[in-house]
Amino acid sequence: MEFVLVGFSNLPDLRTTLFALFFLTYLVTLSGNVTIITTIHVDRTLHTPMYHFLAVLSLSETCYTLVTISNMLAHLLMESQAISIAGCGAQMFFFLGLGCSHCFLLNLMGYDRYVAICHPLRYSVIMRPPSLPHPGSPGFLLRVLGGFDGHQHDLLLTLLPQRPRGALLRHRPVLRLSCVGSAGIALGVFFLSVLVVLVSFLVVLLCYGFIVAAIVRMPSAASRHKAFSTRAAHLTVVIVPFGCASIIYLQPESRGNPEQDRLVAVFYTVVTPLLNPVVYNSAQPGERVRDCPLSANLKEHAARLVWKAGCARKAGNLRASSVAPAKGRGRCHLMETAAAAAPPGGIFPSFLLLAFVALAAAALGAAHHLGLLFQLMHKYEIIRKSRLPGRIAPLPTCPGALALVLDHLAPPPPRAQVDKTSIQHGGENVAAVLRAHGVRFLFTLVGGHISPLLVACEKLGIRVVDTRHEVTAVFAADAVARLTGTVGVAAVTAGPGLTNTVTALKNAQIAQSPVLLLGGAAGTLLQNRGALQAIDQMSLFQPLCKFCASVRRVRDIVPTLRAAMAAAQSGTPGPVFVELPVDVLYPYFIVQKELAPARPVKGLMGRVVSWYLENHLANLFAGAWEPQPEGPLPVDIPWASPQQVQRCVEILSRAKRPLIVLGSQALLPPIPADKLRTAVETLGVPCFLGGMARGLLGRNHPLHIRQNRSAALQKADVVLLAGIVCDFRLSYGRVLSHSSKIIIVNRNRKEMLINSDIFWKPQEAVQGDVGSFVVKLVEGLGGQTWASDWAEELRRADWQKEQAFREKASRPVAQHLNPVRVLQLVEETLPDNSILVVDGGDFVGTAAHLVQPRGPLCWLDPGAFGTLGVGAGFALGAKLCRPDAEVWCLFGDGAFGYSLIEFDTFVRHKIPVMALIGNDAGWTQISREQVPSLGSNVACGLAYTDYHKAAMGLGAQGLLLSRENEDQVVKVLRDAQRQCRDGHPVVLNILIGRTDFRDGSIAV
Ligand SMILES: Cc1ncc(C[n+]2csc(CCOP(=O)(O)OP(=O)(O)O)c2C)c(N)n1
Ligand SMILES: [Mg+2]
Repeated sequence: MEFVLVGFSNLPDLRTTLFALFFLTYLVTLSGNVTIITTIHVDRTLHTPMYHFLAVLSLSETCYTLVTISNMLAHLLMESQAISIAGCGAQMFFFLGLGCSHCFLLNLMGYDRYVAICHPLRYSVIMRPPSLPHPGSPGFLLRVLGGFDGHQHDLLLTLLPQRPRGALLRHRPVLRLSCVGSAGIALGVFFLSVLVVLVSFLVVLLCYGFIVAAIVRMPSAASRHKAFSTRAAHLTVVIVPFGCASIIYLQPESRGNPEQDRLVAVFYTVVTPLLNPVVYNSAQPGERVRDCPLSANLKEHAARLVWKAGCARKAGNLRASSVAPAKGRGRCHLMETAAAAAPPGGIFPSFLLLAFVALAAAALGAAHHLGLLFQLMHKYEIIRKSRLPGRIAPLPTCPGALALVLDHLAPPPPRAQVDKTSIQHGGENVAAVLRAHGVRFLFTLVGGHISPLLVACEKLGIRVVDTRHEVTAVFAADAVARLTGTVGVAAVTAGPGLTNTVTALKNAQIAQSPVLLLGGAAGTLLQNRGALQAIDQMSLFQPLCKFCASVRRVRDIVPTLRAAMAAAQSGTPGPVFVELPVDVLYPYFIVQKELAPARPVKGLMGRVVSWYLENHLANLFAGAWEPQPEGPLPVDIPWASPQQVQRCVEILSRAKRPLIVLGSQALLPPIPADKLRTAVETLGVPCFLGGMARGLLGRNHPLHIRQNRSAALQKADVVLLAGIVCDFRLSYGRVLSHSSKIIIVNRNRKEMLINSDIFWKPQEAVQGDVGSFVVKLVEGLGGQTWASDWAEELRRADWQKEQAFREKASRPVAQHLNPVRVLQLVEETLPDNSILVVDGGDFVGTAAHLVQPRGPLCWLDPGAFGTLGVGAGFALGAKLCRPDAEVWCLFGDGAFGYSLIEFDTFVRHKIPVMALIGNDAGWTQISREQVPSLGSNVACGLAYTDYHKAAMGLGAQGLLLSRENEDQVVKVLRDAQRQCRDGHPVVLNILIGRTDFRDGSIAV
């Protein structure tokens, strides 16, 4: 599994500029910090506590920037924004695990300055110079990264971390993505952040408050001015990182503005590390040292180092590192190394410290898991809300701060508490989000785990349609997503309900269809304890979905669903999964009854367990019914850059025989199908249409070329592959000519370049939304037209192929009806207001050549996954979205087996759709190749089953077409249509014979 850093992926044009900018900043930061460390290392006069802290800070910055900025720079350069779990874990370690120690270090520096200014005479006693190794020496580095020798300063210094900043990998998204149990950790992190960031900041401010007071009391104006300017520089170094950290770690997630967050994260990651070097290299850093800035010291020491090397050579057996400049400038004397001078350090205290930190973290985590922190969280929310615009927002003065503390202690307003009397349930929260996102249908197969959300959806007017198999529910949601351009939603029960959806979900993933799957789950406390239908569902769905989350508290339902909805539609659309454990969906009193001990508790252990359960319950329902924003979050769509569009305009404008192949992605929102159609017509370039783009130009459009695609692609000099990729459908790219210029546009970069440089090479590869790219391309070409002979040549080839079809249609077959003839009559009868659904092998493969969808978004096929069994679900979704359209579903007899039982669903829900079964008593597409190549028809045979009668048994209408009524095909089709218009689902069982129409087509 990998995580994907959102980072700057939606600003492709700015990447190079940002890279240059950040790289330069990084170089300045690095050299600045190295300057500081080196200067402090070589200059003994700087071996004071303050400079030790500063050196440690610089080293920490160096390590931090090495980890974060280098990662960010690499991701700016790379196409893939993926980061491995290990990489992610390492990053998060730097951000969170050691964050607090940086705050402690800034506290120490503040305290050091406070002692130096306010108690100068006692400075040397209070701030006893630490016996640390020289900054920059290996011993120093070791100290910094973990060891200490027991002295107070050293101990605090060893807390030094790589400073944890947001970079572009933030802890919240990672926690969200980690799915399991993230809520507990998240609150733990939040609480820790309050403790560390806020408390440390207050301590620093307090120190500087005293310093300012002391400076004001200074008698000389010149020294006041000097002291003020120095402190102001120090304060900047402190305030800026703390300010950013507060925004990043303390801001509640629901309020987060992604753009603003990114800005803060970038500032925190790139700019704040620059502060130390800039401020300390340019300003006078302290009272106890000379007046020149560190950079001047460095120049001087560089000269001395050269000279020292000479000394060392002369010293012979003495190491160069044992030579250090003496206090008196221009002189050099020998001294013992700092490492040798340092008192021996012990490893035991390190373990103690580690154990203490681990214990504290465990205690915090447990406290949160038990719900002990939720009240604090609510109180913080209340205080934060009271500071929103419109209410008084004074900076906490001393009485103000006191009031704030008192407010903490006062009982919170009723809404923030767990409302034990409420009969509301989490299912209502689910329904509210779905309604706010315009969801009109929810497909399901019921189960106790998900009942509350179904009932709540029904109450809010969302039509709940229950199918006979979970896979149908997800196929139906997929069809809704494709036809409406929104998210299709299905909800199924825990365990087997979910496993039954896997095929449909994978199909949606491969077809890039935004589907939201809601799944029940065992109660949060019963997972991994052998509960009914309980399995590890998250592991099952993570490879299938763009976004997977397990909701652990009622109040998390709304934000999780909003994030899931946005993720489904962003970038390359696809399915998302949200797991809703049973106890986040049912009302408090029911969950409480389940959790409450059956008998009164006795003994210590009983009481502990009961206390644990009470707290768990409280945490589950805390803030459950507080109002939250429910509407859609912004969707992130990649756009082609104007420069890329311009380059493509130029390529196309020089073309003599241009050709377009439009695929499913072209029909994705935001460009409506009609606008795309107008754009393609204006462009006037002949096109092939595939997937969801079928039907874009309507029936018999002069620009729509339907046959001989491979030959046409070979002849074209410029080919625009718009929303279609070089997979098996384009022979992995082999079908493209090496002499053609290929422009490819796709939202998904990896798919766009699939098999490139092996079988084909793009002239322009444009990552972005396809529909809007085509519209911009047309605008750029400004009405350019092409000689009509190229389109005519292609149309002539089309006509010849269709002539061959007509001949095949007229040939008699050994038994039953000729499928080619039947499908030609279907083509003639199909009404304009129709949607075609296809599910099967050879019969529907033949139909794809002969039957034309009547308009855009009037064709549904499974897509590249080639899944049998999509028919009923697709028909269900299609008819619900477009109740006025006639849904004609073309099935192979094998494929129809998956859908038959759903005629019960169509009957119960009064959903009149028409099924036309090409019944050839076999899995013909497979047997067509299996028999000649392997010599057996094993497992490929079926019977001429009376599917129409089976459907009648389910309450649908059934009709039969066979040799008996061969001359009545159109009449029977019209009868079926009429019955459908009367509100009945119809199954038309068409007995067909074999033809050679599909010979040579692929079966595997
Ligand atoms: C779920 C699934 N199972 C198996 C296949 C393999 N497969 C592809 S086409 C086909 C035959 C389809 O038979 P039928 O629906 O009767 O259509 P026909 O080829 O006979 O016209 C099979 C089994 C598949 N694509 N999907
Ligand atoms: Mg068949």
